[in-house]
Amino acid sequence: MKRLEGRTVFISGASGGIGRACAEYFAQAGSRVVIGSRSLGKLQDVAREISEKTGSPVHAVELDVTDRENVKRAVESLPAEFSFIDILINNAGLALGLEKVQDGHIDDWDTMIDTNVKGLLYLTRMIVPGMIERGYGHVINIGSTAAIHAYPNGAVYCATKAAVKFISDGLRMDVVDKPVRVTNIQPGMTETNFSTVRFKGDEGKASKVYDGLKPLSPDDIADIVLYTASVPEHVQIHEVTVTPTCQATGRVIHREG
Ligand code: 8X3
Repeated sequence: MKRLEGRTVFISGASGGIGRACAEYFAQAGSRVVIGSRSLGKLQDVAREISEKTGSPVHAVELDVTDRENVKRAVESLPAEFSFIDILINNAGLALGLEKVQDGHIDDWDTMIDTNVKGLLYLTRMIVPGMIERGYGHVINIGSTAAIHAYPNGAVYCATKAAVKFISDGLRMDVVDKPVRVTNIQPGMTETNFSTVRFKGDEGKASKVYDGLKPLSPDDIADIVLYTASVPEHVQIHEVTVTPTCQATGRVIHREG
């Protein structure tokens, strides 16, 4: 029997990067997977590819976590086969810009707070009651090492990830008498389109972020996420902080050359 045979997993922000890798790892482990992201076109291709590769059912749903009504619709209109969600992976999130607070773009702050904090809360609020009712659940939040030490020019992003840590800790307390687990995964430098998004498409700037070092890959994170979901049901992994070997904190990094 595969590790998570028959479980249903809902993953936000799953058209690429860590979200997509998680979808593949959970599908490989025998789960039914719902992948959500804002544009359905690419997502449906991703769903098809993963389903063909793993043999598990994968369903794509249009999901804008910043839009409360859309979140409700997306969860409530799932096909019956996918509607009982056992594991929620709150992965949708982003960084926008690297500026001092005094120079910051307020629209960027709103987008980060709306996505990383409020979006995570909307999905969690929609899905956790069903987990409690059915007597099984696991919320896995993708936080960041940015939650542990703030870094210059990153105050708002770091604050949103600190919020993810405290929402995880608070939720764990709120469901302590229920069979629902809460895990916060805090990755450091991971090579996805994270930096391209942060620098608003400036590939030159984005590629420099990983100069002279070997970052984590989305697969590295998905492997850990899957592990935290695979341990026996009485075992709850609160938090995993993971960085490349050459990174000690958000800004203590060793580069070759
Ligand atoms: C991503 C980690 O250090 O690039 O959340 O902000 S960092």
